[in-house]
Amino acid sequence: MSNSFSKDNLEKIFVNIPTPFTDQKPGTSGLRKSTQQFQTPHYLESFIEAIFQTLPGVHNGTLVLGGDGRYGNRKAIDVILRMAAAHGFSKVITTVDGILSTPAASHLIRIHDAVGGIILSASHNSGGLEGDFGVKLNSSNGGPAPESLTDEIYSKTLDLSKYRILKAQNININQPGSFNISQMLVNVIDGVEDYIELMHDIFDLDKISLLLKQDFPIAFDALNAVTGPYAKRLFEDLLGAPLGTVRNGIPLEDFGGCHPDPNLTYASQLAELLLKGSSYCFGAACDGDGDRNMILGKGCFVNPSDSLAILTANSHLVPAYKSGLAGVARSMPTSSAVDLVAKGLGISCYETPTGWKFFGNLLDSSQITICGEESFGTGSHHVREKDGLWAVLFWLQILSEKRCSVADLLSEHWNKYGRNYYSRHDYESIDSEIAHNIYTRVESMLPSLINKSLCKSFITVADNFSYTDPVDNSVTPGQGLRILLSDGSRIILRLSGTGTKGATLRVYLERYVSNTGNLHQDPQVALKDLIQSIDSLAEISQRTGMNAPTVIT
Ligand code: VG1
Ligand code: CO
Repeated sequence: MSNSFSKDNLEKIFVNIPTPFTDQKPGTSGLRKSTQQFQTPHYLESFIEAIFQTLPGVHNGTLVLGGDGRYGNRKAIDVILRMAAAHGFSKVITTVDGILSTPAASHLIRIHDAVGGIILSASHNSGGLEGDFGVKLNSSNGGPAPESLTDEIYSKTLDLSKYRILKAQNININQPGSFNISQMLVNVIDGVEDYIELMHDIFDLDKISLLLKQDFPIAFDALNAVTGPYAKRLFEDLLGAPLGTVRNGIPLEDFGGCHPDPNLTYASQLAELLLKGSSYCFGAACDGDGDRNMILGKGCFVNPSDSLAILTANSHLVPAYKSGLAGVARSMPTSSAVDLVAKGLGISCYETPTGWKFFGNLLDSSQITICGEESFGTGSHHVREKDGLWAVLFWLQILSEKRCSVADLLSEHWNKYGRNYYSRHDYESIDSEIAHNIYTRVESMLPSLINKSLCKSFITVADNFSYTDPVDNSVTPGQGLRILLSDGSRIILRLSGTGTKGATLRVYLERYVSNTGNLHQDPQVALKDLIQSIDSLAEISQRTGMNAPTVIT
């Protein structure tokens, strides 16, 4: 690898930051801002300096570094390598061209005993010059940094006056190999291999391969983002699916202008393919950084909350989970479908706030094996992140054992457990003040709602969700407004912590119908009364001027 650094450009320098940045507060999943904001002089450097001054074990430690390939990825890797060398890391593990999915990064942190990892991604947000960029920090367990650490990093950003960096430029990472920058070793690895090996350890890939070779055509959409190389290696090279199974499989800096968010709105090409009668039996897509998944069958869409419940109910069909699950967890807004399965299996089910970081302690202390969120995120104890391709393989493993259609599997599940009709309505990019007013107005109404009737039922709980971590007893208040009804229905209101334009209001709706009821309604119809009630209670359309949500899941 042709990297030669002269003594001159290896000099460690201190760069002054004229005034500290005050807008570097990490949200639900790292620091996420517009690409242009990240290009402001010293902006990225300042946040990385705060991380390196706060993360335990930096001196002589190992760091994992990569990203989803969006615009700014390569330049950020160059800056972070020079800053890592200036801060005394002994080793950085990065990947060819810096392409690294979030779950693969989590795995690398764990197998290399790294002190942490930096993933350059704004996940499902669009990329390119007009899009977003982001920095996610993961801790030594491989999971998103806990709030205590990100709070400390944020305070540090407020009084930074300089950062430490080496002058060396143009570091070449376009092939595997090793080189030194000053005293620090840089290992450039393939990035995909270790992840594929991990999947080998979890699944019976031969059985999935057999399914794919026997008249079971699948389509996978990488949305021009990070999972392309992983999916091609996995589905086409290893499992023998035909070439072309992986669509949009080359990571592009602007994701080809699309929004790398695997839902019915932003992955509409794939959705149409499956829902409008093509020959495909199964379809899936992942987001920008590869931690989310969307599952489709011929003519049907699997709601992520149902997906979590179905994976849990069928986990014995996967070699790695054959001997049973320690427990399961879901984020608070996720539907209670998985709770019913956990009850049936006699295992614990935990309810955490939104964001993967809250599953970390439960996974580390072996209280849960599988966990998930309504936002297309599912994962297990194999890493400390949600894992898109793992979820796709999990589905294919179940189908390879049961030899039925996705629609049949869904019906079978509802016939056993009943159906938790569920939908999330997102009102994106609304004026921040309007969004906050809607939220605080409903919050102030909550105490007066208890015992009031709503949708032929009455309100039993109306509060702002507060979470006490069962492992370290830390308390995280203010995690979303809950209105719970006596018939098990739920309405949740949250403000997004990942958007970058204005504010995004999320409304989550759930209604349970037992297995003797009507199990095959359109969710929007089944939830109609709840949808209308919350709109009139929260005055959403009236205050936003929007007559429909931007995205309905
Ligand atoms: C959203 C989802 C949340 C998820 C987070 C990060 O957060 O709702 O469930 O954990 O994105 O996902 P919010 O605050 O916008 O609702 V990802 O794929 O960015 O790592
Ligand atoms: Co993501």
